[in-house]
Amino acid sequence: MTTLPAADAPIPIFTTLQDLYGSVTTALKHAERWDELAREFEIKFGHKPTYIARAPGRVNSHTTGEHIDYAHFGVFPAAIEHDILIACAPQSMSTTITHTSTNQPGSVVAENLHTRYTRQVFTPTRRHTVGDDVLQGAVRVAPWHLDIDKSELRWESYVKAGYYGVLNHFFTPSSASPVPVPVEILVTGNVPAGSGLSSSAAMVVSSTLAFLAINGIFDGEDAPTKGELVNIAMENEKRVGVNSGGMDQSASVIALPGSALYVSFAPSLHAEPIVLPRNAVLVCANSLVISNKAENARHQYNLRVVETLGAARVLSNYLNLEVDSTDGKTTKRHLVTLREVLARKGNFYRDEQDAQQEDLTQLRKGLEDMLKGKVLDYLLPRIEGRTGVTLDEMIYMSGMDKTEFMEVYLSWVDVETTHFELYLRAKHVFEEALRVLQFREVCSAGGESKLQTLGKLMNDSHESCDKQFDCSHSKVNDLVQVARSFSEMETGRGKGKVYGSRVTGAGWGGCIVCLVHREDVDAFIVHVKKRYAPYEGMSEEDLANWVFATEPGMGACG
Ligand code: NG1
Repeated sequence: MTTLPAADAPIPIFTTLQDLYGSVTTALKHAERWDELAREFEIKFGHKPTYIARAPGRVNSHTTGEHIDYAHFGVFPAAIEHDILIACAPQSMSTTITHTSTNQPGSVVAENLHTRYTRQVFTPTRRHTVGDDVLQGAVRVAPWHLDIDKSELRWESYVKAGYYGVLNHFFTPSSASPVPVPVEILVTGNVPAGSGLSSSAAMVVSSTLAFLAINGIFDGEDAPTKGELVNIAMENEKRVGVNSGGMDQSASVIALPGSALYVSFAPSLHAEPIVLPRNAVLVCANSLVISNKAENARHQYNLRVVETLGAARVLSNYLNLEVDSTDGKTTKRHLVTLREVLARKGNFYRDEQDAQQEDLTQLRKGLEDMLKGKVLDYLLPRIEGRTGVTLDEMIYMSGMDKTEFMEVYLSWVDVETTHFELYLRAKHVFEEALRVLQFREVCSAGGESKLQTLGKLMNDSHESCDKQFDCSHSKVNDLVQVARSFSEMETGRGKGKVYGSRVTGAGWGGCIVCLVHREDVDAFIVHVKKRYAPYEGMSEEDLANWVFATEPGMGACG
């Protein structure tokens, strides 16, 4: 993937926390965590860490952009203050003495400050896998391999996923240093897991950064730009079993303080900071329903990826679009996305090589036309009372034969369902993509007086996630209602100013994000803490972790 300017910047390296967090107050708030990490590292490994890599979680700053990144539509996230920190250093003699399997090239001793997560020791090996070998001159080289257990959620899997990309991108036989150094790492983090704030991307990005830093790749000519790091981190995340889009990695890497990012993926990765209205504050509240994205991927996240890809294939067949390539004899089928279908239908498709930024006016018109017309109806089954289609019906509608369809669409992913909801999923994606553009336009025009409009877009997004994309949860919906009920409360300055609330991230549990007027933030937080039933009886200290206001923060750094 080629990248355009905002993503072309180098990954920043800071030597003071004030530079990183942008203010002394925020720096002081986080200083104890950094100190504790460095202290504990020294206790565990007998020497100081060389680097600390940091990657933040993400909230979808508005409204929307939920479940459309993997359909290649632009999204609008921001980084949050909560982050993952990884302290690292080359392995010392003391580690070698206590762990016989260490000090081999690239071996890792990984510890976590959280006592629930135990010490892990692992070493990458080169292993031949069919179709995965890399051609180095005339020689086929086996790629680096690390065992990642996808059947259960293990903390070190995210560390390994980050390491994978570093190994396979930077340690080829022709690199200046063909073997990685043995490393010790200590991980800590305060991004709540399984809550739609992207703890997994923050883990994978910070792990990628830590291994780059410790191997000196940051300082060399090979140092990746922010955009390249996003691409590596996206590849890495798939190693854990989730076929995610690039929203979280982009936010975690490229975000800048004070702004949300408009990130688009077509024709190539592009990120543009957009300032949110000054009085618009985002408040996150956690439903306390943990959504285990990796373990449930086959009937939730990955199934949605397949449904949106299936819908795109069926539409491209119906519209007779040229989405595949042919050499005259054989046709190579591509995984066409809904964005590509829209652009080809509207005649504004550009491929990556054009490296042109997307034309938002064309895109908006394309989306409006698609939603006005009858094209989407083609995704419905011909059977009254059903909205989803069976696998055989989907294959028939795709115009492909069964073997080919199974190979292209289902050989790389495990999904479980009786019906594929092509119509509902595609409708959500197109509507949500349009909402992102509308949200962006209001913010770009200095949307101070338009907080109601922004809030409405957020509420509509939630309804669509719940009803059409089926990625909310009854408890999340309860929490959304509690948040919205603040607008009926008297605050002394009139009715409570909450403009919109919706699920954020993948959903099926996790957090909601609410748009609140700056002057009502404290009262709003008290309101939610008091009224969401599962918070009953909790200490103020715990509640502070579950309901908090967040200002857009800095992306990943060392
Ligand atoms: P969360 O739930 O924050 O991990 C996931 C995906 C995103 C995006 C959102 C839904 C990962 C790492 N991230 O976010 O790419 O698709 O769901 O909008 O899987």
